[in-house]
Amino acid sequence: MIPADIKNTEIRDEFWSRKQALVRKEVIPYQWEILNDRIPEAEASYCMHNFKAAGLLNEKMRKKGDAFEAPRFTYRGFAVFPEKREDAKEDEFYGFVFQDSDFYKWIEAVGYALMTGPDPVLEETADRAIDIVCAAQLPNGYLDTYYIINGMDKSFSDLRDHHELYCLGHLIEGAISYYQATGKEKLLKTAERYADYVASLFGTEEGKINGYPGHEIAEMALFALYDLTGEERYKNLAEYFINERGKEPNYFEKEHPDMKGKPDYYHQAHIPVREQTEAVGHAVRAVYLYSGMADMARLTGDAALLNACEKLFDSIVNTKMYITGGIGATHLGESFSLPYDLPNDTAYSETCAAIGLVFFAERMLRIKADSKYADVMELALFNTVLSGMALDGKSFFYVNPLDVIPENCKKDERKTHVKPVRQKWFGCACCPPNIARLITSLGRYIYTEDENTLYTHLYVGSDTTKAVNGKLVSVSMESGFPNNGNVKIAVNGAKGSGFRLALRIPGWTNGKYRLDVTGASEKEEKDGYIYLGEFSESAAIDISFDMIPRLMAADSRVAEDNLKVAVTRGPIVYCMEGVDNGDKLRQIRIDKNVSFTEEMSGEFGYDVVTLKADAKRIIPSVSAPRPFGELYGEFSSFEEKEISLRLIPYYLWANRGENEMSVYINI
Ligand code: FUB
Ligand code: ZN
Repeated sequence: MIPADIKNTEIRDEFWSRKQALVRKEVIPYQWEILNDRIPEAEASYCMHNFKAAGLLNEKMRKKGDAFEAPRFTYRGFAVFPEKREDAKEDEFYGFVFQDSDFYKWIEAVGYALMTGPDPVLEETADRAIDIVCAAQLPNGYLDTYYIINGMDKSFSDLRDHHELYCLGHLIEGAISYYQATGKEKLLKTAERYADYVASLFGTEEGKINGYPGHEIAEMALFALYDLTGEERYKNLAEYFINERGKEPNYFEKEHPDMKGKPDYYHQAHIPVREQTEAVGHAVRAVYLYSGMADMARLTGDAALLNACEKLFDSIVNTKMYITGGIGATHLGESFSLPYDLPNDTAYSETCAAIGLVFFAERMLRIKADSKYADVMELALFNTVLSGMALDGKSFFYVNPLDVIPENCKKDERKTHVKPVRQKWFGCACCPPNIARLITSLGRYIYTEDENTLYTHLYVGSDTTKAVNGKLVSVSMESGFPNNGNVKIAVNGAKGSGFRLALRIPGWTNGKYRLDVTGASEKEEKDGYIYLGEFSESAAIDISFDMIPRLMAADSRVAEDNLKVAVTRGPIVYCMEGVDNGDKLRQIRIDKNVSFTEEMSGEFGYDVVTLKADAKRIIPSVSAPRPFGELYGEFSSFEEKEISLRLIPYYLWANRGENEMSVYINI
């Protein structure tokens, strides 16, 4: 199965078109300013600075030829920033070692944005930026500004930490997007040259580097490059990386002897990938790896690999995922924690990790249309991914907690990773450009297709076409998501073609939906999809999914959520905020038979369904004796206050200033 061609899917959706336009009009231009360090109040990036510095060096090298003395490697740390922006030297590297990837993600988003409509000014800016980036590439194809500037003699000597292969992965993905959007090959050729250079160095043969990426992504990127070019060598390199990971002796031990004897969970290199069943280690790395594994399983039919992917997916969603679709519960190593350990106030739940989960789920859908993958994809997208970006597209969350008391996260060192308001930018700015590339590429996640069937995974207003047995079938969808569950689909031109349409029945609808079909017949229901066939020349499908607010409880093994519920409605998770309900949200309790009133609110700039319910604020009254001072006293009773509780979608929290927030409510 393949994703429907993004260029062939036009989104015109009340909800998502707005988000796409925001990324196009605000986020992409803003990020360009950031990449060039032109926003004084945001953390400097040095991304374009580094490409320029590497380009300068390259030019000197070319001019002086043999007489040029290349810099010898000086370790300048994993992240280097000058004291003040004006102190930055034009020939030095600054930022995190993977700073190049910020441009690659940006150009990827630019490519997708250009696919949705022309923008000559943006394209011109991108072309000039590509000139700068390509000028940094060494004649042999190598392209990573950290080593070009700091000394090539140590390149590929620290695969575990130094991200050269991670940058390669992002370069490939950015280059593919820009090429597909514009037909311009410059960046793509640069990416291919870097990939070719890496392919010439890495492998199991004598004299080659027998390693693999410390931070995965190159795997899935190389499969995408193979999909585009048909060049087997890219597939072979991706397969090599996946097959080597976790073999004994662990490659990273060669670089870092202190790792000896310690299982390398962090990099998912503790055991060979086909034996992995539990999602572990750094969450973004993990889901990027699993996405690459799923690509490989699809392309090769490797049953053991597919089995591992299925187990890993289940491990995440059954034991390690927040109700918001966030993953990676602990800031220690930005990692997955133990099964069922899902703390709400110290949650890490990195935006990039939720994005990676979307990648993984979508790749599983390409293997098998099973609604459990689409459900998770939709959950992560509507909740944690969107939470990562402010309504104005100008500030971002890296960490997405489910319970926030602002004062605590500012003063408590265990929570300093949790920010009560979105930040303008980050020194380590992996998340904002990742959001931009995902939202602009949404057209890729709505459908997948095989020979005869178009599978509808996300209900997003859109137009697409599918060629089936010599006929071009057009499919046009209108969707009320996420405000309501009403979907209308028109199918034209399918008569006699054998065309089938598979409609996902979201898990959250709990079997409650109404489906009216004219001009086609229902064939079967399988794995959460209804299959329609025998289409007339024009058919109309009318679906109404029940979006009633539901109280959701976590499995009792999630100790943190015992005696608490979260409220969901359709794909949206709700939360309470101090600005609506007063602070001390942890005192609030709702009844299990609570009934919610839906209110359409315009205060967020567009129509948003908010929820109201009667609830209680419970304040324990502590009376004498207070044997140890003021803090503790004998419990006497609860003071109960009737309140009207207001809930808003979780992804909208912290858009009205700093205040308390909680997803879970006492019951
Ligand atoms: O290491 C590159 C990126 O920075 C990771 O994906 C994020 O988790 C952050 O650590
Ligand atoms: Zn991130």
